[in-house]
This record gives sequence, structure tokens and C-alpha cells, in this order.
Amino acid sequence: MTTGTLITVAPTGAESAKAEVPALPVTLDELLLTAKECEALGAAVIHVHIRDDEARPTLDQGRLRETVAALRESSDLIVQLSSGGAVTDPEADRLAVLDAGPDMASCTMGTLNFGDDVFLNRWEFIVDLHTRMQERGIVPEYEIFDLGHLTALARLLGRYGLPHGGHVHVDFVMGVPGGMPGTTQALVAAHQALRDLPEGTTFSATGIGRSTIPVLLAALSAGGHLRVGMEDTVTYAKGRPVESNMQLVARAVGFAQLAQRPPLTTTEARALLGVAPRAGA
Ligand code: KMH
Ligand code: ZN
Repeated sequence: MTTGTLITVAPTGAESAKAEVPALPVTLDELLLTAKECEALGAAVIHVHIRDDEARPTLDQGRLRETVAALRESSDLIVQLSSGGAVTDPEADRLAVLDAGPDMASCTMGTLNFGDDVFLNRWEFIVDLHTRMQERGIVPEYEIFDLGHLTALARLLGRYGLPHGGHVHVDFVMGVPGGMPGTTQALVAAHQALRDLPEGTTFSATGIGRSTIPVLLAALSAGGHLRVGMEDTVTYAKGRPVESNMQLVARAVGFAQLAQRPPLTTTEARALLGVAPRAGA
């Protein structure tokens, strides 16, 4: 049954430079304001990469903990930390992201060329991420950049069991140079490949750069959920830079409402994803 739409905002990422994209939220204050405003518009999950004082990507443990605590204090969003980091981050630092105690963390299901770089995700590293999240009660979002990543996920779940919470949620990250293209045809293929995963597996999708809108429309029509944000696109329309993450969330909410699949509340999103309610909620 098609439900409402889970909207995830990925506001920052690790790839864009603040100097080139001034609207990118890179300080804690900028992130908190973005979180609040995106939640008010209809986002339920925030996928977080943080920056240092020079606005460079960092996995600094103190900053990660501070960010998780501050986001929880100032919003009801589900806090999903990126364990992908930047392509240069060592595995140990990426695993240590879990020590910051987020509600969710990303878990990329394979290695791929990433533009001119390589985004390395060895099998044993994936197993470590998955099993540590099981032990710590963190719900994974499995990042799928290519079709083979779904085969790897079926293998992972077959060998090591379901994630914490028992629900499987994947995110198709489409249009990365080196991964699957951001097209309706590729989304249909990825959607069909979900049949090899546990019944009830849900998916969201995001298209990098100019594939944003085709992927958004295809995902909605296929019963999927949406991820949007300046991690994935910094151009709103030809010749028009994105002004803010809120602009992208508002557009996604508008499309979801047109599709008669309005945004899920944070409470509904927790129930869908198997994320425990906030203490006291
Ligand atoms: N920054 C990319 C290398 C994730 O957050 O888990 C990896 C990425 C995926 O963004
Ligand atoms: Zn990310």
C-alpha cells in the first residue's frame, strides 16, 4: 500500500565548497536553523555531514556528538549521521561515527568510482558497520549507488540478519558519475531488484545534479520516498543556484502533495523506519 512520503533532507554533504556555494550550511548554527525550517516544511529525517571551522568535511568525534545533541534539542527530526564521510576518510573514523549515538546512520553497500575519486566500501567494512549498528540500536539506511549494491545487501541480510528495528530501508543515490544513472529506467530496475529483499522493504531516492527532478518524479510514482538537499544538488533550475535547502524541501513537499502522498510526520517516519520514539514522547 502506498503511504505518505518520507522526506529526508541532506543539507551539506562532503563535496561542495562553502566558497563556491555560500548557501551551504556548514556551521552548527546554520545546520540547526536548516533543520528547524526543513522540519516545519515536512522533512522527517536529516542526513548529516559536518564541517570544521574552515568549512572542510570532518568526522571529529566531539563535533559529531555535539551536533547530534543539538539537533535533538532543537528539532524532532530523525538524526541520521553519514558514515560515508568524504572519499578521503579512513575506515576507522567512519566506523567511529556510530559512537556519536545517532538514531540512524548510512551504510553504503559497495565500492564505486565517484567522479574522479573512488568511494571505497569493502565487504568486511560493510559487515562491521551493519553488525555494530545492530549491537548499538542504530537503524541503518543502506545507500545504493548501483544495482549490484542491492545484491550485496541481500547477501548481508542473509548472512548477518535484519537491521536493528527489523525494517529495511534503502536509499537510491542516482546519477553519481561511476554509479547508476539518474533515470526512470534505472529507478524501475532498482525498484524491481527490491524483490530479493525482505517483504516491506522501503526505498527513497535522490538524483544528483540535473537528475534530481526525473528521479523525484519516478520515485513518487513508484511508491518511493524522497531525499533532497544541497548534498545532492546545488542548482535549482538551469542557471539558478539553489538558495537554500528549504527551497528544495518545499519543492519536494509540493510534488508529494500533488501525488496525494503528503509528507510523513516525524512520528510516522519513526514508526515506518523502526526508529524508537524519543524518550518522553
Ligand atoms: N560523500 C560521499 C563520499 C553517505 O553519506 O553515506 C559519501 C556519501 C554517502 O555521501
Ligand atoms: Zn551523505
